[in-house]
Amino acid sequence: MQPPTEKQLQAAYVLAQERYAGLGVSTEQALVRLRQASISLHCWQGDDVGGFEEPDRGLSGGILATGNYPGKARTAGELRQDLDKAYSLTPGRHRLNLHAIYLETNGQRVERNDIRPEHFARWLEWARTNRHGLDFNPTCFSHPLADSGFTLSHRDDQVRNFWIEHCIACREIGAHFGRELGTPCVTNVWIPDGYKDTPADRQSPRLRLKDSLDKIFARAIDPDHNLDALESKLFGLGSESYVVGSHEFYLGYAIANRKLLCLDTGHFHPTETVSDKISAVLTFLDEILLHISRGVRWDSDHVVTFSDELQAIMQEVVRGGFLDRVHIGLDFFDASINRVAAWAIGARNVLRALLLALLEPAGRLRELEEAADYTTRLALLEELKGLPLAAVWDYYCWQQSVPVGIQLMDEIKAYELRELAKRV
Ligand code: RNT
Ligand code: ZN
Repeated sequence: MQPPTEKQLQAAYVLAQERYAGLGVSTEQALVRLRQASISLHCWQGDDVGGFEEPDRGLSGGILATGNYPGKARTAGELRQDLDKAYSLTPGRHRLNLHAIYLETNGQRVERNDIRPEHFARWLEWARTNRHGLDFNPTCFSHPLADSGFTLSHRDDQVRNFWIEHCIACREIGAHFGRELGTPCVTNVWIPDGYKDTPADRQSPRLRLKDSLDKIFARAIDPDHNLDALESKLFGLGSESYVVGSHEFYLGYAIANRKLLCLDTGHFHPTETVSDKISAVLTFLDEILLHISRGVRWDSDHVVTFSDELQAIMQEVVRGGFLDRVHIGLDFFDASINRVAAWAIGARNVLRALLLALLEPAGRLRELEEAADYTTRLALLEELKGLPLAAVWDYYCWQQSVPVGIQLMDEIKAYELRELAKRV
């Protein structure tokens, strides 16, 4: 495949710029805004949610990575190396979203309620050196005390306290990251708690979860250092009939306690859309976290594609003026394809969808709506789909010194030969 020449990229951009200018849209302004956007890449795409606490322990919690593509990162060093590669293929400066099981303890066994910032010192140094903000997550799964399917809502106080302590430790680590890096860490609590079959009592676990959260958040932390988010879910493998931390539960908790709500695009009924929820929840909440994922028939966590829903989400974020109130994170884990490519493809799609949204003639669309001219609104929205987005996106990638278009795969194949092939 013949990559476009610099001359072609520039010529295409100039024509696209003129075309958008005709609609009153400045491509230069859109690119300035795009460059400022920082999305959070999830560490767990690189090793199928394994982590380094006990890498051979299977994944539990009702989530599943399928496939055995060679080259999975086996150590934190390899994971960072793969992440460096993924960032180098993605235009802009982006964050890293870490899970607690990605700690480094020099072979020492450290219980989850005993984890401390020092166990993430290398991640912090790496983040500082490479100017990545850090986000964090307690890991309330893949652990013997989560085998019952219950953690923060467990009926046994000893088990529940263990997970409360774990989440408290995680917030402190998050605050440490935020303080050290000068950008708040979003610490997101997701728990797998739920029942496979019809419960007799749906409320007691929820009351226990509320009590656990109250204890976890008892100490106020400077929001410049750490922001707490809560992630709801509809069902999981083995929790098909009931999930304690449902959408209504966390929406209520987040509003009552000024927390961030995390909306994962795989965690709703298939015809429900996160794009429609953003403006609704931001009527009552200051900020939210998005977990951009792609469910295929179920919450399958496929790599994010340039889907209608991804476009709609980014349109909502931009049209509502919510870019500063929405933290964008990725959440998928595909072990059946090159894992570094999975990151890069997903991240690039999110940014490309953001660019599409930034290139809308937002004012004109609103005017049409205000004037109740829904016919022209429809016609214009349809026209926009055919405008030369690719010319602007390619130019941006070139300008940011990342591969243009399918050139991405040259880099991936070379990395596979040079690095991943050694991991046997
Ligand atoms: C699970 C949630 C959660 C996890 C990560 C690994 O359904 O989406 O965000 O994917 O914590
Ligand atoms: Zn998620």
